[in-house]
Amino acid sequence: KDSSAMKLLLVLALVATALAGQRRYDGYQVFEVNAKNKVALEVLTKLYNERSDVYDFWTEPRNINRAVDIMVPPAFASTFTSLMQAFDVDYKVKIADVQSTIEEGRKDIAKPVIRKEPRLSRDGTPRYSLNWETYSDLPAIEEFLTELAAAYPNLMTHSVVGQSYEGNNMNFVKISTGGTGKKAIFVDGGIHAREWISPAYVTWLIRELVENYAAHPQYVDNIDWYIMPVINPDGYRHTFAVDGDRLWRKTRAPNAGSECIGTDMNRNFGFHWDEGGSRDQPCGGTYNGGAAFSAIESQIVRDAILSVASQSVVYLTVHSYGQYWLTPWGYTAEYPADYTQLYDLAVRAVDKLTAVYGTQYTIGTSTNVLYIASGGSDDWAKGGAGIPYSYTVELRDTGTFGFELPATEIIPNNLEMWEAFKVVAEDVMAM
Ligand code: 0X9
Ligand code: ZN
Repeated sequence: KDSSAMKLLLVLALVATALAGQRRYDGYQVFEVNAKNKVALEVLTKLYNERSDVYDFWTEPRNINRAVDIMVPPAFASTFTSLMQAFDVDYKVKIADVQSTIEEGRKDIAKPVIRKEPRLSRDGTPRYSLNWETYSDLPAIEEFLTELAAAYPNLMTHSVVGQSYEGNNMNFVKISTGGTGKKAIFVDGGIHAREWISPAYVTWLIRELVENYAAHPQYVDNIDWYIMPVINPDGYRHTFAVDGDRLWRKTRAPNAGSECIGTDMNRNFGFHWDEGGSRDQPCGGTYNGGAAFSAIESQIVRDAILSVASQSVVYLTVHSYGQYWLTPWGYTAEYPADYTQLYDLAVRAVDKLTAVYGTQYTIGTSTNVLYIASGGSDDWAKGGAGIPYSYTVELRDTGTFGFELPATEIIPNNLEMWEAFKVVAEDVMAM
């Protein structure tokens, strides 16, 4: 009797979850607003600080004359626009209905493939379902890493350097032709769950270096690459889950004393942690975690970086969106002592990127071109781990689709960014 009651409860719970479904954004709009003076900026900052329960800032308000994208629920649309008018803030609707862009984006998600064939085809090419015409969830990415490493054991090793809060693998890739004393480049992606183009680029980078090794062996013969394509796997999976949230940013670990979940890993790194631009409220989208390296995932990334830091001269952390090539610092408006070198390499890299399709990227320190935000992995990689060339790259676009970048842009995005990475690699070879 007891067990049938239990079964009934279980069925009810399952039905409730299924009905709850993925978080919906019907009628939510994304506004692009532009604060032209200090007062207008203060209004936006106040909304950001005090009403983040209502307004989701897709980009943060920090500097005058820098466009800010804000997602507004339908019930607050008129309040919001009257407020903008009252304070003379320019605004326009950028996305008219977020839910329909999410639904539109569903066709861009790869269908999971159950592989029946042997691991290697007869001609030795690896079999994996990952492709760059669609966005793929973590299992497909892991299959790709496993298959590629098995097919190219002399070029690539794949290891798991820990488990996330929910027990997902923290995947780590080394691409190298062996030997000692080589300089290294460390690349990570997927720190912010909703920035799908980031893992889509970083996995493609792995493919390019390994499968297309013969086209440019010098980049692997002379450089060791350490790559972690999805460093926030729980968050990433949540953005794909049928009962998840496409626009989730943080990790998925609960916070003590709060019903709000997750830490912004990019506010959780321990160099000038909590010195500005991060939140100490667990419900905020940029919650700093309460202590430096409080998130297990940040600890694992920290240790992975430290294990190769003495060899590494470049750290690249891949985000979206906005088309920025950012240097430290993010915690202060001051410039690093070697800013000229950081800037010079960035300019040459972006020049090559722009030459492909004309895509423009903005270069500068993140505090000066974006906003102040402490606890970033880039600041820690430079200031804490001592990797001189540390960059945050914000991939396409500039907000037309934002996080919902159509999958048709993955390949062009990747091809142009690869041109920039080649410039970085050439410099590393000369160091
Ligand atoms: O705010 C961030 O974490 C990054 N932008 S995003 O829209 N992808 O969230 C920028 C980080 C720049 N670096 C630091 N502030 N340290
Ligand atoms: Zn990001």
